[in-house]
This record gives sequence, structure tokens and C-alpha cells, in this order.
Amino acid sequence: MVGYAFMGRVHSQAWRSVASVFDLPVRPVMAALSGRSPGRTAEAADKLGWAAVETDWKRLVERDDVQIVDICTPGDSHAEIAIAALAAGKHVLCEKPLANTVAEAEAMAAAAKEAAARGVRSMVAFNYRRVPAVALARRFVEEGRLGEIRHVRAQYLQDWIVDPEFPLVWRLQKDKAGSGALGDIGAHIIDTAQFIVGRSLTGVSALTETFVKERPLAEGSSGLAGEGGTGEMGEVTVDDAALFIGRFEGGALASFEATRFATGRKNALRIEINGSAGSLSFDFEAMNELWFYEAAERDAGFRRILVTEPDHPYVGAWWPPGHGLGYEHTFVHETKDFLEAIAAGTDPAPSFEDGLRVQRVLAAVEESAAAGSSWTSV
Ligand code: 4PW
Repeated sequence: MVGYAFMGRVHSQAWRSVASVFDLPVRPVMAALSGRSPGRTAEAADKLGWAAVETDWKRLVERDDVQIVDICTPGDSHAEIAIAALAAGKHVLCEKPLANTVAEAEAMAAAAKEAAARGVRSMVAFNYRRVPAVALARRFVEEGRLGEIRHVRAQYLQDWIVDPEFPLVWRLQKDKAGSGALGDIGAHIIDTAQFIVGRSLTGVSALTETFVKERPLAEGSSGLAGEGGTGEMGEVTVDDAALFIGRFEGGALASFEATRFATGRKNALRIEINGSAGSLSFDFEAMNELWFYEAAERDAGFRRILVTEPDHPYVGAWWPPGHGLGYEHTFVHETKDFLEAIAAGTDPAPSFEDGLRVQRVLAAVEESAAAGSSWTSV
């Protein structure tokens, strides 16, 4: 694994526990962790359960005891590491968004396609596809229980940078993160919506905004928390919020809102879909629930499905009905699906091609916003 901050910790938890929850055809061995600082990487490896340490990811990719490379770094290094790992014959799991630009994502998707022909697999870590309620929503759409899809309404609402004194962490720097709320959390709702509906966005019209334009420089950052401060200020070079409307293949109308300024909302990934035969609604802040409405039973209204039954996606391997899952379980599910695909010799989803599809939407949103919200094809 490369990187050991927020995503590195979550992925490590998944690698540690996946084989003890699911019956897998292969068993992962946590061979080595790569990070730039020898001391901090060794400390992280010890805490997270990695057997060895490398301070250069290139050495990690060359190791004979490494068969999978898990990329948990900011987006500016995804393309270089992923392409090198695939060329070296290592399967690659890469954090989202796939890259910082469409050109990088195209190069990664091309490398993944070439590698797949050699039996080398790749997957992008859109973990919310593996929330049982989201996977169940997808199943409902596939079974035709919503009929023809007319509306998709998606939001990803957080508030962790509302305080203007919150430091300028890497997620707020364009050269490292590519974009702000748009790529970090907007990418998730784009992927989740395209996954559930089974179709792609064809065009968008967008607005983006940076509410706090300067922030204190940070000495370091891990996850969503800033560490220390130098007293100096630096420019925020990404969006704080991105809103857009869009159209799906097949004609469904969509609205998307990604913001880190929704005061009081912590991790509210919400999606509502309206079809001719029914609707469904999900909010990650109540992630074990899916709300479902069937037009044929109008008087019944929306009903809550508690997604904790053994026949619901992924749930059977965990606890008895009603005991509920959390954020970390989505990564265990993702790791399980990735390992099963490797063992079966099949291509896992979401593929780098799926990641590229999301990247094209992100680019269209930025282009539209820069051009005064003009309609922009994806
Ligand atoms: O991928 C996303 C992150 O970059 C996450 O799921 C939530 O938003 C938590 O941190 C950010």
C-alpha cells in the first residue's frame, strides 16, 4: 500500500479483516507499506499491520512479494504509480477520483486495458457502491421496480471546512487534489448515481464557488483534520462547493450538489431517484436504511427498508438482522470484490474506464462553470 493517512488507515482495516469475514479463494498478506518519511511510515506500518516499509513507492512496485498495489495517496501521484505498477504486473486498487485530469485518467484506463489482456486487474475505490443499501438500490433499478427513470437528485454534504481558520490541507490545493468538493465528494455522487441508474451523464450545466479564498498554511494534514499552523496564509485553489444539473442517457433529468459548507451535515451522501413505477431515497448518515415507494401502492407512502437482512447485498457475512454496518464495512466489501475478481480472472468494477467516465463529468462541470454555466457535453 502507498500512503497511510485517512484512506490508508481505512484500507488497512479492510485488508486486515476481509478474510476473517468473507470466505475468500485467496488470503491477503500485508507485505509492505510505502511512505516518504521513514519514521512515520514505520510507525504507521506497525500500527496498521504492514510487515515491511519502503520510502520510495518505486521500490514497493518492484518487490517480488508484492502482487497488489493499493494507492491511497492524493490524486497527483495516482497516474504515475498506477501505470508503473500495472506495467510491473501488479494488480492495482486506486483511490478516487481516479486522477487529477482527464488526460491522466485516459492514460490510466489505457494502461489498465493493456494490463487486463495480461491478466492484471485494476479497480477504482468508489467505496459507496458497496454500501448494502446502495447495492440494493441498484438491484431494484435493474429489476425494473422503479420503471422508467425520470429524476436523479444527488447531494454530498459536509461541513468540515466551514471555519475560515481551518488550515490549507492538501484537499484544498489544486496541484495535489485536482479540484475541491467537486472531485473529492462530487465524484462519489456521480459514480453512485451512474452505478444505480446503470447509465451515464451526457451533459451538464454547473456553478462552483470558493467561499474562503485564503487559509492558514498547514504543516501537515491527515484525513480531514489539519495539523499545526505556520502563521502564514495561503490561497485556496479549489472549489468549496459545486452544483450542477445534468441529463442522463435515456433522458432522465438530474441535479447534483457537492459542498463542504453545509453546516451541520457531516457526511450526508444522499440520492433520490424517481421512476414511473416508484422511487427510492438514501442518506449515508442513516446508511442502513433505504426508503422505497411503489406507485402501485400509493397509499402506503415511502417505506423504510432496514438493509440488515442476510439476503441483502454483503450483509449475510456480518451480524444478525438489525445490527447494522458502518463506513469501514464498505471498504471491506470493496476489498472482497477486488480479491474475488483477481482469483476468478475477471475484471472488477468500478474499472479505470468507469473512473475515467467520472473524470469526464468532473471536467465538464469545471468547463461549464468557467463558461458561465453554459451547457457542456460530457
Ligand atoms: O472519499 C471521501 C473523502 O475524500 C470520503 O468518503 C469522505 O469525504 C470522507 O472524506 C472525504
